[in-house]
Amino acid sequence: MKALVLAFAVAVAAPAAAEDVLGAAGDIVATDGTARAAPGARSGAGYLVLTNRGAAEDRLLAAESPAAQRVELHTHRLEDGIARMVEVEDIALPPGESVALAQGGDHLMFMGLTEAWDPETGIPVRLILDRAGPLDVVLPVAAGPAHGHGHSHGHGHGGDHSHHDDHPGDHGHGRGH
Ligand SMILES: [Cu+2]
Repeated sequence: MKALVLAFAVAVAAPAAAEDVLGAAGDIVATDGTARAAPGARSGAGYLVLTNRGAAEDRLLAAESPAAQRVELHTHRLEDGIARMVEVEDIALPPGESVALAQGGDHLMFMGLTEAWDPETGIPVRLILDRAGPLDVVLPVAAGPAHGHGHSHGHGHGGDHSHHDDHPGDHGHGRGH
């Protein structure tokens, strides 16, 4: 039984297949999702790829989830050599392109987690798109800490998190309000 559970966890954590479709609305297809929160953290991050198969630009305007009090759209900006997360109003989805919400770049930020994240069920998220409307996805929960302070640190390297991931919840938010 334990071996089965482990096998499941490995399957979820492994890099997604070329096209791991989470959902679609209109011309927008969501693939390759991951949600990540450090144990005990009050915030978590969500990553996925949004592909615009249409001929017109769309925009990701907002996101909501029962797993958090609110979901913000974040990006990273370099300030004095330090990558800080800042909230953005929307994320552009140019026609014919795939936009990756990924560690160290644009991402979904889950603020005020309402419960412990369950790897078995995943995190339901509704993405609000300007043209395509609501797009519902479930992000698989990945083990390990939420993103730290802005630099990517290749996953699947055996838990060698040698930098600042040891204070979950301290994300250095650069919001001015
Ligand atoms: Cu963030």
